[in-house]
Amino acid sequence: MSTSSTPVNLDAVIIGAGFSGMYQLLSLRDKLGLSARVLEAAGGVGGTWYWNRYPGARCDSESHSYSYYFSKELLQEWNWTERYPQQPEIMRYLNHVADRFDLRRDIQLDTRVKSAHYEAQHNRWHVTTEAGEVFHCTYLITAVGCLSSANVPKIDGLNDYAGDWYHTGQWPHEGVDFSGKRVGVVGTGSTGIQAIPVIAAQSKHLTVFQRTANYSIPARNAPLTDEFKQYAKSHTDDIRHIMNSNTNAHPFYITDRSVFDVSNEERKQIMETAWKKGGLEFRAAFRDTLIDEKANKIVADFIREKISEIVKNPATAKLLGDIDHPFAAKRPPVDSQYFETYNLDHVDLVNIRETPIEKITATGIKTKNHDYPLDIIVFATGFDAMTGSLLKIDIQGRNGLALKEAWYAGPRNYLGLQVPGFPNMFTVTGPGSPSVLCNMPPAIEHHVDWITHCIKDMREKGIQRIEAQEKAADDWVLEVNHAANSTLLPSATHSWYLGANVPGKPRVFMPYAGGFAKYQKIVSDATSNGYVGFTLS
Ligand code: NA7
Repeated sequence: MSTSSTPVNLDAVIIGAGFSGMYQLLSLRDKLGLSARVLEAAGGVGGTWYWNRYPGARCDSESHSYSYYFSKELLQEWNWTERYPQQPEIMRYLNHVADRFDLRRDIQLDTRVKSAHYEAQHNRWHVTTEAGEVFHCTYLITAVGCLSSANVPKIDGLNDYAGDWYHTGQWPHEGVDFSGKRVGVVGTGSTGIQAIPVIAAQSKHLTVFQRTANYSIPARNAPLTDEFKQYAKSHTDDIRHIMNSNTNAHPFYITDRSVFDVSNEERKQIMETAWKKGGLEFRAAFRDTLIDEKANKIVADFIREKISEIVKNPATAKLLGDIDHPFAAKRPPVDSQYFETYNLDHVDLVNIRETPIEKITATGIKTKNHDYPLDIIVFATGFDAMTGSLLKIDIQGRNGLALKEAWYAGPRNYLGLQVPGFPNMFTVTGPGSPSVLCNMPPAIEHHVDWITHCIKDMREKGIQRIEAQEKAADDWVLEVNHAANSTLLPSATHSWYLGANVPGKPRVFMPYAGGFAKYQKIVSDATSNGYVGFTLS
């Protein structure tokens, strides 16, 4: 601990102790021998998984791929138990990593970074915390996560509500007792779709408030078999290769087959098989699902049909299947018994697109034509994604340029790694990189390895500063837009990929949609050609 009068001098400050921050610490400290410290607002490591401990919280990536691959020993010694890891298991894993690599001595918990200002005369970052501590460092690495800034909707009357309310991304550690309670869930994204079946099983009555109907694919979660565990451990190089050489960093390739290459019967069979297998791999059955509207409609109609087969009440089935965007243009959820939950007598679905929530009263939620008495309200309303957590920190670069100002029209950076005007600041899996369109750990490892390599290069060559060039950033923003516009992704106009879920946020497609393999090549070409687009001084 320091006080404001005694700054701590470090080579690097890393903000955040999730997957990114922990690996970045290990890389800078143990590979390069630098002094580095992680500053973390939470009371433990884990990042997004520390906060998102709502009922049913589970990763949609398969466990054997939702792992660090930098350490063969770690891969061999850790045993995942289920096809998709549940939040407590991910927390055990990340805590194991913190202990195994002796990271905790350089992770400072319960420490929220308030500001980070670049001081040109000293070529250093001046970082302050809410408690008044000061750190000086040469390199600032933001590892704040893409989905960490909870989006609690501003609905009139929330302060008057006499019951308990929670946002899924800020879930109480002691849990919530739903037994005998009338519960309302607002939001049917990935989180709501995971939480709704579990809350339904624990509560007396559940009302789901749906603004936008959503596709969902059955996860088909199950305990991992011994054969699969053996396969995963004996094929780590192959699995890593597959993840690094495809579009989404998952352990499978998108097939090279068009929806129109096959007969109707064969197509149906392919989709049935993919539906039975479950999970995000459903998206990989055809190469043109996310590119061609007609192809997408065929796949989307297949899912709509499934919804109407599963949900017994025709009015509810219609409402759930009335989806306004192409399949996978919003992040497609995977579920365990989501649509089936609406067959339970004590579960109701309310269409708040037709009859919006007017306000929250002391006793529950009021829509235009109905009062819903509720003991507990759960907001599964998502995040101020990708930029929210960064912009909450007062970050100022050269000449006092605030990041908020630099990004007033949306995130502008080069390769998703550096912002012009912010020397020696690196962003891990932020906007402008494939990040949230990927299985995150490979995307994180790629960024951390690049940053580590870059800092090593700088130190070996006596380079003091690296900074993205303005023109390179402008060109990259165009490239990010172009990549998105080559897909159907921007047509989901409400999506958080576009910032559309947060009122007033600029509508810019934030992640790079050109694919993980292509992105890595672009970054590697720029680097090996002398850091094209960066100014080194
Ligand atoms: P999402 O995907 O942003 O979903 C949020 C849901 O909450 C979605 O159904 C929204 O409806 C709904 N929402 C948001 N604000 C409101 C208001 N004001 N009133 C009513 N309904 C609202 O967040 P998740 O947490 O589910 O998932 C985030 C990511 O975590 C996910 O993609 C995975 O990568 C993991 P809308 O669609 O905006 O009409």
